[in-house]
Order: sequence, then C-alpha cells, then structure tokens
Amino acid sequence: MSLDQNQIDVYKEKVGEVGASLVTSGMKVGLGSGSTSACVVRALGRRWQEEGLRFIGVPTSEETARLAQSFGIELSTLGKCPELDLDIDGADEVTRQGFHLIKGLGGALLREKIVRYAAKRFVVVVDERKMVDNLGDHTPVPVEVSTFGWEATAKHLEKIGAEISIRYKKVSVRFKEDCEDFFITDGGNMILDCNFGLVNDPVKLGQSINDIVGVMENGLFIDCTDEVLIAGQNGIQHLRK
Ligand code: ABF
Repeated sequence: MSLDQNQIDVYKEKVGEVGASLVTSGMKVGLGSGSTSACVVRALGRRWQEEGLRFIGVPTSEETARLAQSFGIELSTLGKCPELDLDIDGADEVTRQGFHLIKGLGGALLREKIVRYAAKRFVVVVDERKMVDNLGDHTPVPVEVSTFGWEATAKHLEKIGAEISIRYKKVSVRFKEDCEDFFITDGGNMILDCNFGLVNDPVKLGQSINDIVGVMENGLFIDCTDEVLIAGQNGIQHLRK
C-alpha cells in the first residue's frame, strides 16, 4: 500500500525523535543529511534548547550545518573531533539482511561516508519504504566524481555496466548536452547516478567503482551499519545486527 506524504512526514518526525533520544550529554555526534536526518537534527535542537542537552555535532553537509546552527547546536569538524561516539544518518535503501545501504540521493555521500567511518556506532534512520531485499531495488548508485574529465570517468563507469544519469540541480537526465547547471557537491564534485540494476555483489561493485580514476566515492555503504530505526505502520522498529 503506498504511503501518502503526510504519513511519511509523520514517520520521519517519529524516527527523528527516537534517533535524537540516543544522544547523551558530552557525546561527539555525526549529523546526517537528507529530510529524515533533518528530523533528527530538529529533535536534537529541541533537546538542546529545552533540556539543556550539550554535545558536539559534526555535520555531513552545509545544509545540515545551517539547520543545526539555527538551534544553537555546537558544531565542530573531524579535524578537531576525529573520533565520534555516534553517527546518525538516513539512507535511500537498506537491505533487510545485513543492513547494507545505498546513500547519496541527497548528494552528501562523500562526507557522509567519511563521517560514518569516524564513528564508533552508526545508526540509520528511515521510513519503511526504504527497506529492500537487494540493493538497486528502486535506487541507482550515486557516484561522486571529479568534474575534471567526468566524461571519461562516465565512460569507464559504463564499461562496468552503469546506465548513467547526470545529477543536475533539478532533475537527473541522461547526458544532457551542454547543460551547465550540474549539481555540485559541498566538496566541489559532480554526482553521476549509476543504474546497475539489482546489485548482487555490492562489495565487488563498490570496489570496481572506486578503482576507476576520477571517482571520489560511491553510495554503497556495505557492512558498516550497526542499527536501523525504521518508522512504519507498526511504530518504530529498532533493529540491531
Ligand atoms: C542522506 O539522506 C543521503 O545519504 C540519502 O540519500 C538521504 C535520504 O534522504 P531522505 O531521508 O530525505 O529520504 O543520508
């Protein structure tokens, strides 16, 4: 049964509250990107202002940084906090077995992956639409590439089976000629959304993608998720590995 947007928004708010409840004073916390992570940040902001919760946040995007700062949350960088207690982030797909992820439709995958691997504990917050049996179910694999020579990088990605859509500021279209309004990440790179169909061997695919020169990072997050908070018709499920 398809969910209407109001129901999805209710799910995101609920899972955001539960995600925020995992943070205790003194923690160093990775703050994810996307609309579900924004619900976590807003819930943390309310706790900051109403309960006096104090922690240090390391944002995974400029957008998340702006939102956190609007609540007065203290922010830092991995330069000052290279080891985090907890990272809370969203995802586009989560496998029911193994909690493998596709992330990056929000365009923040490189910083999200760097922050994830700086954290002792990684908790993903999603609504039930994101749960899949196999990666590639309804989402391409976002690949962050250098703008320099991206056309050559794209050809290499096609050789390993990618059907590519360039990420534009508004919509992804296939090889739109001479279009200047590419989506540019906080890191100054581009995103190529790569459709590989169902991903049967995500470890091998992730390695093949990252072996291509010009690729900065890909949106496959494999074997790196400790817990998933899922909002759905049965309330909030807190799944652990
Ligand atoms: C971010 O949130 C991205 O990695 C992912 O693409 C996105 C999911 O966004 P939303 O929560 O809005 O569906 O973590």
